[in-house]
Amino acid sequence: MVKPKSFIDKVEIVAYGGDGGNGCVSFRREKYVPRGDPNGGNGGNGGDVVLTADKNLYTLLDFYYNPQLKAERGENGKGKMMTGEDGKGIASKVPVGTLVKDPETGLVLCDLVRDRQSYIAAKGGKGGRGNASFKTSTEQAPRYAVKGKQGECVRLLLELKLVADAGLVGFPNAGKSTLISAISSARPKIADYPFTTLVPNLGVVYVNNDKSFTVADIPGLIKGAHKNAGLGHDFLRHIERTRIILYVINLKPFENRKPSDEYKILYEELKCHKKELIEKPFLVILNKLDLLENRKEIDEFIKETGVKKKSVIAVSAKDGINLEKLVEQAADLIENKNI
Ligand SMILES: Nc1nc2c(ncn2[C@@H]2O[C@H](COP(=O)(O)OP(=O)(O)OP(=O)(O)O)[C@@H](O)[C@H]2O)c(=O)[nH]1
Ligand SMILES: [Mg+2]
Repeated sequence: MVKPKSFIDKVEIVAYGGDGGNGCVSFRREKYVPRGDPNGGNGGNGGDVVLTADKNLYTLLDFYYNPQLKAERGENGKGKMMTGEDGKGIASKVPVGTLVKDPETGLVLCDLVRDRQSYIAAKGGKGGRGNASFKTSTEQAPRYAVKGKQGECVRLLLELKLVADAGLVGFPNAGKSTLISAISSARPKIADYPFTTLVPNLGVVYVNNDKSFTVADIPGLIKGAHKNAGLGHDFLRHIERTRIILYVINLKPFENRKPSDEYKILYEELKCHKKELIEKPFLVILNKLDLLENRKEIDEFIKETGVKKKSVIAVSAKDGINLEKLVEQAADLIENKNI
């Protein structure tokens, strides 16, 4: 499936550090001074290419369109002892959670998980020395200078793994996007058909005046997602770093599925993707409570799945039932209380 070009979470780039400027060969020229001193200046250093994590960015889209990052070369040195100016570096912003990898080996070179954390992707070359710098007591008039060093040229793979406190997982149409819209400022598309959400969304949930947490809504999962069914497992990596998992289960699922079937399938998909996912603290959110006539489905769910009652909360994302309680419970779980 071709991903829409708004959210890009994997991209290969080439970073070019600027070359160093050349050193200069020059001699002082003055009237009545037959052999002036050497005065060739040094070349300027080439600029670096630096990647910096920015918490306000969610996509690597810019790099998809501009995969080549070229820093400026240093200026050549000049006569009269003038050093060339350093080349301008490039400071590119990447979303927090970007892994910088070697595309050949997959080795992680840096994990930019903190806001404003930086990584020098390609170093600029050093400027060459001008002839003035070679003057010694035995060599008064050197006629040589050094060329600037070449800047580094590095191919890198940027891979984004979102950093959020809570990750929402659920079948398509379970109401994940409705929920994230109701509890946070995120406004993903909501519709009564599966696979409405095609890219992950991040939202900030305010618990009270001084407490907040972040939630990631990822596209719906179906059986076989870890083997790429539906929109595939590609998005599962965006919940690998969340502290807790929030399963969103439709109390009135499609077809002949029961809510407990949905949970069991999701659990298996997460386990097959990465075992660590099912070891995280979790809550099960039984959504669409407004459609129930009695609590029978809720009791059945607990019985059939063996999930502890205190880890299950029934809500209506659409009508706003129990959402405050859910937010508080999730915040406690994130803070390690009540596990
Ligand atoms: N009755 C009722 N309908 C709901 C509730 N929550 C969501 N819905 C409806 O369920 C449908 C799917 O909601 P979405 O929020 O788009 O579901 P989703 O889980 O994000 O779906 P995908 O993006 O396809 O994975 C929409 O028509 C919503 O209006 C709820 O609490 N009660
Ligand atoms: Mg959605």
